[in-house]
Amino acid sequence: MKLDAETIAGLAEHLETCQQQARDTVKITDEHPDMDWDDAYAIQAEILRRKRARGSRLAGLKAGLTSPAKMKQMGVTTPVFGFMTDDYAVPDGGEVRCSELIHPKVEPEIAFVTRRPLKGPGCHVGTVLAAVDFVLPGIEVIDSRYRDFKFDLKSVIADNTSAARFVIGGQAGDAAGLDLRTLGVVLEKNGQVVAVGAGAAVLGHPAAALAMLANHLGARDEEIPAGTLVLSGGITEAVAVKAGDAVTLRVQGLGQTSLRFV
Ligand code: 0L1
Ligand code: MG
Repeated sequence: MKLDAETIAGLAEHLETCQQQARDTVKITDEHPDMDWDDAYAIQAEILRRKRARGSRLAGLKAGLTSPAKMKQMGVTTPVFGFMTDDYAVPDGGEVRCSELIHPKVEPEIAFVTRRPLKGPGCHVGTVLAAVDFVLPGIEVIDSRYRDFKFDLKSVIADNTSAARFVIGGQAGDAAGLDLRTLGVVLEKNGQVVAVGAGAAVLGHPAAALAMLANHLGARDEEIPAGTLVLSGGITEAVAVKAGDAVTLRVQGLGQTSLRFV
């Protein structure tokens, strides 16, 4: 690691304050160009520690930047991992207050819930499908704390991969009984189709995102615990939203989930 504990704590406080006050900042690598991957994940972990110390609970994990569309949109080539706390969860059909966010965007995702723990190394699509209980449609609301969504990978990892809100809904499907590669998704904004895709857009198979996450955690002697909700990453590029917008995600055979921006 290149940063000391005080700097990591200071950067976590800075990024979390930006999140709480809905104000943007320049990317942190501008001032800390030498920070490494472990520093970035340590800042993210410190943000989680701060939230838990104030009573928030971990609500799930996420993989991001897992599809070519997202990677191209953001100009990066590697997936990243983050977390959601309970205050990020929106009830199905519920409201997201735009005054609490900077510049929200929505992503259509497949949400997994695990039945058994998953720990790398060596996890692959097969181990994931054997450990997953069910899948559901999920919309992630991302809201980078960086001005104009301009960041590099280390900065965005430190910023908890832009996580802000999420909703899950529809019908639970048996992950092993579905072909998640050909599962079609349709994202609508205000009744208009704004993005379409299929599960294979996520690393060839959305379960591969969980395998990567489990292998990433395994290298840190951590795991995806049983009963964990995991968002596997945007299937299409993210779509900007504003107050007044209504967003619905329809997933083939799994129904729909929606939220409204106010
Ligand atoms: O969940 C995601 O794919 C987002 C990861 C962070 C990059 C971004 O803000 O688009
Ligand atoms: Mg996402």
